[in-house]
Amino acid sequence: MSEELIEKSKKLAAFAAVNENVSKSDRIIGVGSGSTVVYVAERLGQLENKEKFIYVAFDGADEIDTNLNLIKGGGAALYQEKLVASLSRKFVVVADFRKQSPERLGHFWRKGVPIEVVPNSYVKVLKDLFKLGANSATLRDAGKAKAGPVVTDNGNFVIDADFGEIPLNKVKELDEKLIRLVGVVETGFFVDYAEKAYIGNEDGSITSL
Ligand code: ABF
Repeated sequence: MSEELIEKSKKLAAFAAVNENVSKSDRIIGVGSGSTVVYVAERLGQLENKEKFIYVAFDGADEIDTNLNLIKGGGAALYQEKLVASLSRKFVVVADFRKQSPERLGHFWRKGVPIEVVPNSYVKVLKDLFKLGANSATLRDAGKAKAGPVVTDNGNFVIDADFGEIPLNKVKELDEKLIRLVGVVETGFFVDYAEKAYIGNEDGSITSL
């Protein structure tokens, strides 16, 4: 799979999402993080909107199921991204073809769902996650250069918990169980947030959900 093709499909999705969801009278636009929304910013820069208020937010995703449930947080910014999503009147997802799950979440994003936790609770939360049926749950490591766990913008840790493939109608239920665990700040499941998703395909077409 060539990098060029992946970049092309990201740009395709991002430009289509902006073209179809931002009008000249729309004002502030929320933007999440990741490499795909870079193209959203590029397209927005070409528009001439002057006054600003939050109307529509654009963000990438790690996996999208056919019900528009998302897994996000690969970059550990899940809390901020959910905040932006919850503040916007319309939340639009842009992604390349690798992110679309044929049906269920967990189909290919094998790292599991990212969960932001208060640092002193992580051992407890890890145990809780196994009790809830996780196949694996690991504290995200910052890598060799930084030594130690990833620390979010809020000073918290991130656990990646794999629950295998999750049926469409079970994502919300699982998310509600996770968010109730003491120590959990936010989860990377985005349920009932995305209004639309634009996925750039390998053949140059766009799938919109
Ligand atoms: C953010 O960036 C994250 O929620 C998600 O993990 C990632 C997607 O990045 P990309 O667009 O680079 O694939 O949206």
